[in-house]
Amino acid sequence: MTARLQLHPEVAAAVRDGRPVVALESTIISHGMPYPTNVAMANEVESIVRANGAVPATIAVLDGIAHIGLSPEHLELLATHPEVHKATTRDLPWLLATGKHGATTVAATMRLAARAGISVFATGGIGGVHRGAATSFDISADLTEMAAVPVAVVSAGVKSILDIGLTLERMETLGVPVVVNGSDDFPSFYSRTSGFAAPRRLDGAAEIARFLHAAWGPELALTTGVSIANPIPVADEIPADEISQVIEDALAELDRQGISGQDVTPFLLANVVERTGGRSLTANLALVRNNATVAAQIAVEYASLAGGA
Ligand code: PSU
Ligand code: MN
Repeated sequence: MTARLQLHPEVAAAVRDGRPVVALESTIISHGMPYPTNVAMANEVESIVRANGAVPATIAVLDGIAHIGLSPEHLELLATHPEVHKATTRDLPWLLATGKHGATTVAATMRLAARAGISVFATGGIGGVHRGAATSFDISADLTEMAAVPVAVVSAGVKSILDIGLTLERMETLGVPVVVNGSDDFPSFYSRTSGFAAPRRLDGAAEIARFLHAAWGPELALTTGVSIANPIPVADEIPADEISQVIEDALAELDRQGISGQDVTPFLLANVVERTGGRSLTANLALVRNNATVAAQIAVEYASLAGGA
């Protein structure tokens, strides 16, 4: 821990003692959901992690300090402050040097979790290869970060605002293992299927923890992250054919407005919520809860195998 990287005392103690910890991102709070649903979600997800036996560590940069573990006041600030910058890994030095607030994407959260010694991370959906990437070159830094740091990211798969097939190809090229929890299909966030098969399937937290131990243990000593895709519960699913027109319409609106760069994903998320009259937000909340539960269970199992957080 240094002046610019602060672990919450509870998180620091858990990491030191090898007890289970689950990292949580903050872009989903500031740029992924509307207020006040976002702050309620952030608090609830922390409670779910605790209820399943792990310590939550929500990650963000506040006044230029990278915080691993936040207070309820910090969560409220992220949800309401007008100047919270969406931050991927490359933005971290700028935030630290200039003393600004930053909400960390999957990529930046992974980097800071790794620096803090945390191995398991829960989120909603990961970034990936955007549709039209052949000409836009828009590929999320979440993918390159997965190739760079040994953190397991539990998500509900890849949203079909992205090119799911190309995202899976990219993770293969980068050497990032992709595992689906309890299904033979790779999930697409709102839906349990995507039309793509699971690259590998494992069933439940104990099997996944053994897999992490195999990946990062002394025999293989992989240095990459791992993508754990955890399908949305059946009861909360929006079938792919129902959401696909909404996503097409949101993508058309994106084109019309000429939005590009890091504003693309937040725009599409908000536009889909608007077009579904909030139904997509209900599904989003359900899958985040489910991911927090499974990530905590994995962290508990992994701590018992690895003797480490
Ligand atoms: N997908 C979601 N909700 C989110 C994000 C993605 O369903 O909140 C956020 C995550 O923080 C993810 C980021 O890391 O968007 C990806 O942004 P970009 O595509 O600009 O890399
Ligand atoms: Mn992008």
